[in-house]
Amino acid sequence: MLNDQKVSYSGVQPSGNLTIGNYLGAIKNFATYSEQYKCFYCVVDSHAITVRQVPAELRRRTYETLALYMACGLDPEKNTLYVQSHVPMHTELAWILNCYSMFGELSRMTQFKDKSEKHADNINAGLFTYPVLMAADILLYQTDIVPVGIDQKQHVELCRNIATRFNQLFPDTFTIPEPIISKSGMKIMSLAEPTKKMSKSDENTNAVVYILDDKDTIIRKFKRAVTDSDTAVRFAEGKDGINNLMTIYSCFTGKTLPEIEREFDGKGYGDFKMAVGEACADALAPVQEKFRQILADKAYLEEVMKKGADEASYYARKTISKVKRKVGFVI
Ligand code: AQP
Repeated sequence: MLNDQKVSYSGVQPSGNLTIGNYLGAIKNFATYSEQYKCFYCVVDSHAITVRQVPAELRRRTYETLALYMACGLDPEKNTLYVQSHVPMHTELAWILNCYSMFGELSRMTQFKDKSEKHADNINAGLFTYPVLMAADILLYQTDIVPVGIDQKQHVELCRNIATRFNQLFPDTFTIPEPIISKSGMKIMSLAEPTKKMSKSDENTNAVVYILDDKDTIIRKFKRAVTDSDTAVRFAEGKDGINNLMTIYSCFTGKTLPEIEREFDGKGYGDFKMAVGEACADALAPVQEKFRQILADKAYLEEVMKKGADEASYYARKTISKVKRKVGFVI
């Protein structure tokens, strides 16, 4: 809570081209809080370097992610949009919170285990303490709600534990945040391996639909999506591929699962996949159009970044000063 207003905070890593998982699970929902909450939405570049990035690509994607936020409906006048590394209080608070976070609890994080397996040659300390930096991001703004996909719920729960521990030692320091998981787009799965999350860093680009894919590419990817040997479009255990496509179709059309089953009753997977591709491409077309316009104006994007960083710093500074005082630093 800041000045009697509830706070919404979230972020996306510029670690690859953004997917419909990032869109449906997170960004699309951010704008729903703009009117009632004080909203901070960050491009979390410091998190992105926990896996190796090509510097020029990281820089380009930082601009693109900010432009996508705006193309998805986030008005910079109503939301604080900024880049994480522009507000050094994030890393400053992360260090302090590191000293109040336990090795054991960090070792249990599933994302750390997954990413350690995926990047076995680079299991760096940043990857391990990633959730502490995320806790700092959230707690700096006295956040009430954190809209995220279900894969990030564990990290928000850890953040709550760290904040509660800190508050027990130093009362009234942090607001305890709640994760808000979007019901419809909870977890979008890979089109090639539907038991695995769709991720922007997946090397198999056919497994992932990017927000900026053109219509032909989107339809081709859905046509190739892995399904099963059954023919009925119905949501059921063991039909991971079809369940995933039904979830995606439901998110883009607003139709319920029973409505989708009725719509495709007696029709094959081919018709269904085509319809999912069309619905996805049609929904993304206006976002893509707006994205291109915004990205073309780099000076404007830089202005938004600067204004966002100034606004965020104002609030972040208040929290970091309080924290430093409480732990006994001379300030
Ligand atoms: N497949 C998904 N379904 C639903 N939500 C998803 N999110 C990510 N993938 C899905 C949500 O998007 C937000 C931003 O994610 P992130 O960039 O901070 O990190 P991530 O969760 O690690 O996303 P990726 O796409 O898998 O990135 P890489 O490949 O770099 O690790 C979060 O709210 C997340 O829940």
